[in-house]
Amino acid sequence: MDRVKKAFTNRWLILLTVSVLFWTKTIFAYYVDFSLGVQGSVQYFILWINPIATTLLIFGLFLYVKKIKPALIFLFLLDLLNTVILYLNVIFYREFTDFVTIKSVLGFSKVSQGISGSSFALMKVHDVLYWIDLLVFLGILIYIFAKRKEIVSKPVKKTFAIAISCLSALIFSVNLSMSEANRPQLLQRTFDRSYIVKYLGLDAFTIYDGIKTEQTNSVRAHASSNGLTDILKYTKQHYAAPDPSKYGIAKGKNIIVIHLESFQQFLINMKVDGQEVTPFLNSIGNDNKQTLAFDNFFHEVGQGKTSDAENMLETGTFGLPQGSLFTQLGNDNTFQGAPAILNQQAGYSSAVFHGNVGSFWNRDHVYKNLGYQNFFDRSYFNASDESLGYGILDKDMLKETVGHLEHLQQPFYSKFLTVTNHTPYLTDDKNFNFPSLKTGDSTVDDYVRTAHYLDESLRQFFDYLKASGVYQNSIFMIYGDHFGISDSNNKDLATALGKDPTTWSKFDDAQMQRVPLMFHIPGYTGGGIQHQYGGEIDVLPTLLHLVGVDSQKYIQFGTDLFSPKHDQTVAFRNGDFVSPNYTELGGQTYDNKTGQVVDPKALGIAPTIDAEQKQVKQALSLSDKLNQENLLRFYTPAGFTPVDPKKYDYHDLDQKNAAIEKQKGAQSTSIYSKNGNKTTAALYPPIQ
Ligand code: GP9
Ligand code: MN
Repeated sequence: MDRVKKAFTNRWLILLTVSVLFWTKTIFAYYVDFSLGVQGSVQYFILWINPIATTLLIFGLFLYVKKIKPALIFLFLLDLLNTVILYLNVIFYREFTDFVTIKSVLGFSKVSQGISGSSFALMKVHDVLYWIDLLVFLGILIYIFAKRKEIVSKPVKKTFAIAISCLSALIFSVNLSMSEANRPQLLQRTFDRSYIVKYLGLDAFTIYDGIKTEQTNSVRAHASSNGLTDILKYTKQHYAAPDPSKYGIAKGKNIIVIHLESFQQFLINMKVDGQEVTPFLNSIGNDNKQTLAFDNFFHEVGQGKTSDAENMLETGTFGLPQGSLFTQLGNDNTFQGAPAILNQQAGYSSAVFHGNVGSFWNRDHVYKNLGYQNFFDRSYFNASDESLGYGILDKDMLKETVGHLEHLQQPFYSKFLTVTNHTPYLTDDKNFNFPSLKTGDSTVDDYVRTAHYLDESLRQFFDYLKASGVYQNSIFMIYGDHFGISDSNNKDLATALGKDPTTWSKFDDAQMQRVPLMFHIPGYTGGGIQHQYGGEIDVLPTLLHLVGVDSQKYIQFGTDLFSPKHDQTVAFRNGDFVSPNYTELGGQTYDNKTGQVVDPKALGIAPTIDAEQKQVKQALSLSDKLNQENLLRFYTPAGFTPVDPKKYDYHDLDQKNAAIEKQKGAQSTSIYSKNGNKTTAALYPPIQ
């Protein structure tokens, strides 16, 4: 009996027991209730150790309390609090496939929506396991207090308590460095909330989220509409009126945006062993009647990669200097983005199709703030589809979109985010039947194979669009989001491009940031290759003008690529820039013709270069101010209604769209309704 008593009063044993139990519950939640996409033994190892540091740190605080009874109550409360956080996330995850953020608790009623009304429905029998240890703990406490017994328990020395806190910090740093090694820039880029949980654990995520929220809030608390003065001055002055011969040439047409993942311009018209890598895209790009294709168009993304590209194209503002705007500010920023503008000014419905989970890059929240009516994420595609890292294969994704697409009211603004052409360019011989390059660098070598695959998937998609008649009523905007081969691999690529790797320079790296941009308008005859310089920031005003929507009243940092007043200085996110004659990198000026460093003073171009540099920096910093301080909440252009994200819910979208068709009856303009209320899915060619 004495031994049992001793065991119950031994603080080390108490700490160990409570911690092990909590660790077990967390691991249980990881496996049973969350799906964290863990891959490979390193990630599994990190997953298993990640609750240790924070659990020890938090529960270890109990060692600092000298008297045993208050210490036990304190530990119980810590355990309770931690379990509440864990369980809240479990319930929330069942509804939203996402984790609880501070904002979702304090801000709008997402948690209550998910947790109050339907909370009973969301509970499962095994949930008992999350509470059982606490119940036993509570029982013991009640017993001790009811008996009013004095318990003798030697407090641990303060140095030991401190040692435990330090040990937890040490474990945390090991955990963090392993995670960073496995997923570089994890904390700067915050790809997905589930990544932070997978690598660092739920408590670390909650604390991280709290710090981030506090940082943004304090920036915003000091912001006021005065901050808009300089921004409006800049965008008004920088605005470029459209070329009347291009304005409205695609008015009223469906807009089909095709996001070519990691796709660079050099792939266009490239051949490997005599075969074109992308014959289909080449046929579109080289169609000098129906296509306006650019050959000096650059991506301008920063760490937010795809999400930065999306942000620029949807909002006409830049991504952030660090991290992703979508993940950092996208939860509650006010946007005046493409889906809302097109809906309000031209009656467009809107949808995004993407074969990855909805939480990646925080899309499930951002799209609502942008005013997207539909977001068909991974959950809308066949569960059995083969997945390669970032989502299901493009051919499956595009084919399966039809069942959803055909229920959208026309005209629609639709975006197809492809994903198979994503580093590390995983291939097999079944799906990727194309010769690889022979540089010896596997990333570079297989890039052409996945690019070829992407090209084939688009050909099949277009076959469907042509057969169903959608093609003729649409404008296609096709673009590459960012580089696929990073600067560190460019030298290996050089030989394949007929360039000399020994003289490869920073200038060459910068030139490689060209990505395709094509506007394909069936029936149009004024096309041809466009040589003007431009970047992703310029796309939104260009697209709006092509479909006959005025962009002047919106705060956008780019200019219409077809405007005679278009600004051809292309800003990179780090403040460098490319312009038609010169490229400025890290304070050095390169001549575009020779690729050599030149002295601007000697050439008499210093004032021009300085002015351009100043303007690039100004545009980037004004855009950052606008977004970081969330200044669009103070600015509503005439005739624009602010987006209410609460109006959007991405569950049961097909049923909702079918209900709209039904309600509109003969007025319904969906592909399905126009096809005599029959599906057009059979028009899709079989996947080859
Ligand atoms: C994932 C995809 C990839 O959903 O969009 O994003 P990236 O890694 O290219 O930024
Ligand atoms: Mn991308």
